[in-house]
This record gives sequence, C-alpha cells and structure tokens, in this order.
Amino acid sequence: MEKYQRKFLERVRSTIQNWSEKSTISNRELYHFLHSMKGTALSIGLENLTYLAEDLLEGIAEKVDYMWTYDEWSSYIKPITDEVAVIDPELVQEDEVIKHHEEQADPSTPLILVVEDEINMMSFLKDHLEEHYTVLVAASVQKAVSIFYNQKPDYVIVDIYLGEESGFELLQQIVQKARKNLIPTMLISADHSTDTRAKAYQSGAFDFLQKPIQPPELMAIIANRLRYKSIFTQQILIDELTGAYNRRFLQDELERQCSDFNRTRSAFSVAMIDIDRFKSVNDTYGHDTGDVILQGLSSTIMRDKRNSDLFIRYGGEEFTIIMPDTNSEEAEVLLERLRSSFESQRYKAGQSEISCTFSSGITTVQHHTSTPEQLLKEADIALYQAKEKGRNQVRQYIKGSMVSHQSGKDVIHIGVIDDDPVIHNLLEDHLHTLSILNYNIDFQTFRDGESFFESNWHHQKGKFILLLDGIMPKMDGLEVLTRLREECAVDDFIIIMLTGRKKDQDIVKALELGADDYITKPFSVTEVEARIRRLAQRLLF
Ligand code: GH3
Ligand code: MG
Repeated sequence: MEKYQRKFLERVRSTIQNWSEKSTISNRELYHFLHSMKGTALSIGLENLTYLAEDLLEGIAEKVDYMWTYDEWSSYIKPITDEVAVIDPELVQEDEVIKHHEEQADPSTPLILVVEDEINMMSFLKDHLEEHYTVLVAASVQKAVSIFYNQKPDYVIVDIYLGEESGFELLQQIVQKARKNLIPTMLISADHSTDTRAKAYQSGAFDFLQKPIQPPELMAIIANRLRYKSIFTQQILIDELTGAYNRRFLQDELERQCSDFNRTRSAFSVAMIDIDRFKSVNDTYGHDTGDVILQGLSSTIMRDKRNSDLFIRYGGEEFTIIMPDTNSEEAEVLLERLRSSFESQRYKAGQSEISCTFSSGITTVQHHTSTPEQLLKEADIALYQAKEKGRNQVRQYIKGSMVSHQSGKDVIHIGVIDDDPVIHNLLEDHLHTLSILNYNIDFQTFRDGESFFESNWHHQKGKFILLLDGIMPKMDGLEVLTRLREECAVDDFIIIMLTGRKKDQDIVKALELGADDYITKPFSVTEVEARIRRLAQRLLF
C-alpha cells in the first residue's frame, strides 16, 4: 500500500508544481483535483486527505467559470499541502489500510434486484441489502427485464412509481417466469391504500412494503422468503420450465455414476448441449419465444433419448445428458440423432416460423479417478470446440485438448477506465491475479474514454467487466456508456460505475444507459474484488 501512497503523493505534488508554473487555473481543474483525491485517498489509507478534499469541494461547487490565481488556490488548498507535507508513508501500517469490512466472495450469496429510479431510495436499499446480499440495480423496466433474464436474481424489489413507467408494467412482464422459477417479488410504494396493495398482490407480488421503509422489516421479509425458497428448491429436482432434471440432481447423479464405474468398469458418457445463438432468438423474438424453444428442445430430447439416459438442465440454455453404459461411439450416434431431430423442428415466433440448432461436446469415462467436475469440464471443452468449428455439430473430447484462449467464453476481460493512475495500479495489482473458475483474466486499464474506444478492446470476443469512472476530463462515464451501447452488445458486459457521490443523479442516468451497478469512491479493493467475483459467476452461467 505504501507504493500507492507514494505514487499518489508524487502525483499530487506534480500537479501542484504544474499549477505553480501557470498564472491561473480553472475551477474545473481544481474541482477535478479535489474530486479525484476524495475518491482515491481513503482507499489507499490516506483518509485525512479524503476528508480535507471533501470539505474543500463543498466550497468551490458554485464557482463554475471561475479562474483561480496562484495566491487564491494555494491558500485554498493549504490544508492539503500541509497534510501532504506531514505524511510519512513509511509510518502507515499495512493493516490500517482497508477501512471497510471485507466481504466474502461467495457466489452463492443471494442476488437481489432492486428496481428504483430515485437515487436516494436506491442507495438506501442498496446500502442495507448489501450487508447480506449481492445487489444489482435497474432504473428502468427494460433494463430490469434484461437483468431478470440474464442474471437470474433470487428476489426482486420493485418501486411502483418509476417516473414515466410503473412497477406494475415490469411485474406483468416477469411474473410468469418469476412464478416458475420461484423468484419472489416485492412492490414498494408510498401509496399504501387498500386498492394499491390489493392490486400489487393480484399482479403477482409476494410482498408489499410501504415507504418509508423500515430496514429491519425489509430484511426480515427477504430473509424469510429466501429461506422458504431454498428449502423448497432443495426438494425439487425437476426444472419447472423444461421438465428436465435440474443441476442439483446432476451433481448427485454424476457422483453415483463415477462410483458405479469404479465398481463395474462399465463406460458411461456425458454430453453438454448448448443452443446456438440463442441470445439472438431472445433479442429478436422476445424471451417468451426463447422459453418455447427451451421447452421444444426438452421435449425433442425426452422423446428421442433412450429410457436410461438422464436429461438435465445445466443452467440457462445449457443441458447435460448422462448416458449410462454407453461408449463414445454410441454416445456420438445418439447425440447426432438428437441434433438432427432438433434442427428439423419449427417454432412459431409471431407471424413467422423459426428453427434452432445446438452444439454438443461429449466425454466418456476412462479413469477410475474421474470426478464429476472433471467430466463436465471435458464435455465443456469439446462443446466449445464444436462452437469454434461452426456450431450445429457434435464433438468428442480428446484427451489433453484445451480450448484456445481466443475462443470466447474462456476469457473474462476486466477493464478500468479511470483517469487516476493510482486507481489503475491499485486495481491492477489486486485484479490481474484474480482467478475465476478456469477462465483467463485479461486486465486492461485506460486513462480515458477516448483511448478506450481507440483500443478496440471492447470488440474482442468474450465477456466483459468494466469499471468506469463517472467523472473524467476527456469523455465522462456517461458518454462512454452511450457510445458503448451504440457499438456493442452490452449484454456481454457488466458495467460498474465508480462514483464519488453516493446520491449522484448521474447514477440513475448511468443505470438507464446500461450500467449494472455502482460503487462509491473511496472503495476498498477487497470489496471491489468480491463484487467482481460474484458478478462474474453470474455472467458466466
Ligand atoms: P452461442 O452459440 O455461442 O452459445 O451463443 P448464445 O447466444 O447461445 O450464447 P450466450 O451465452 O451469449 O447467450 C445465452 C442466452 O440465453 C442469454 C440468456 O439471456 C438466455 N437465457 C438463459 N436462460 C434463459 C431462459 O430461461 N429463458 C430464455 N428465454 N432465455 C434464457
Ligand atoms: Mg448458446
């Protein structure tokens, strides 16, 4: 941490030095200097500077077009220069540095989606919920629907009043899926008339909470629902939408098969199936049509598979088939038959008829040491080779083969756009060694939006996590978001805004423009790391 402090202080000194060489500096420069100090200093253990910067910022907000003379600015920031002069970085103890509580990066932490367009309420809910849960926020119905389908939250809180839109509109769009997947929803509103409450429950909301919200009540309701949901889902082994077995069943069954193999030596095979370009089906025809195709795939396979084969929904549009007593050739014949059968199906999508294909990877047990995890990984490698070779095909896993690093899903790109090099170093040191399952991390930092877009980094294949500073001199965070949305599929991105102010109106704009979350500066790196880890797990499955 000393390293960051030194770098930070060096930069502060050099800015002050540069200013001394000019006759005046703009208010914008001064604002930016203080704002960035406020955002960074606490994260690297220089909390006094954060507090000083915070106080000084308040005094200059109104002087928008003001030019500061040397005497003016140097006396204005004197508390900071005095503080810098007394800091001896060597005296700072490493363990004093992380001020915030450390979160455990546990991907099983429930995910709560908060749909709210009013920033004070949003940050109030987020602060309380984040003590126990991972939280994603959406400020519009459209963004909420997309998070709902892509991130699969465990609980959804919706404000009835969403500016031009209404929470009821959102509920209408997600209620069926929420019921099927046992995702409880809560409506919140200042209007708690009997009519409104009755309408909330009739629309499918499980809970209704009246504003002002009392956190203990909110937390108790959610904890209750999640406990109930978890007991309930533990007992169900069938996926509601497709009728296939669910993932819980998969783990138990694979363990059973592996131990059977150790006794009997009778080969068995495992196939992974993934629908091709399924995202574009959803994007073009809507999620309801997507669901019809998932059900169609399921009924095709249930009809054509052999009785002893076990068909499981692995997650999203990925399925697994366990084929007992089946060698690799037999497995390939079966999967080829299923592939061609699915390919020939037609589904109604509005006025037109569409068809879909899938790709599949197969592995066959050869060693008594095979574990469920290993088998799934092998089938997955073969699956991605099938995708790479052009999709709509079945591939066998060949021992020792690896997915090449350019092949899409095995790389997670983590990018930081922030004009503060100290933030770069700090995040880079912590994040470039981050390991998320078997994925490679590509870590990149950018000083501003312009260099980000020039680099074309965002046009690579794969999934992206982007940490985006809200205020930057050249192209601010909102401009970056707008342009990003025009240029690529933001669904492959998780965008986290880094913001200096908790109740910043720009947060709402950022969320409307496609950001998924925000973190207030100063932040703790461990907290950022935990957040990234959790969101990445969700992005990948
Ligand atoms: P690829 O050929 O590389 O597999 O492309 P893809 O578009 O199928 O892959 P990607 O993983 O990008 O997209 C999968 C999509 O599946 C994203 C998600 O919205 C959608 N999805 C996951 N679960 C469900 C679901 O239960 N219903 C619907 N309708 N869509 C789902
Ligand atoms: Mg797919």
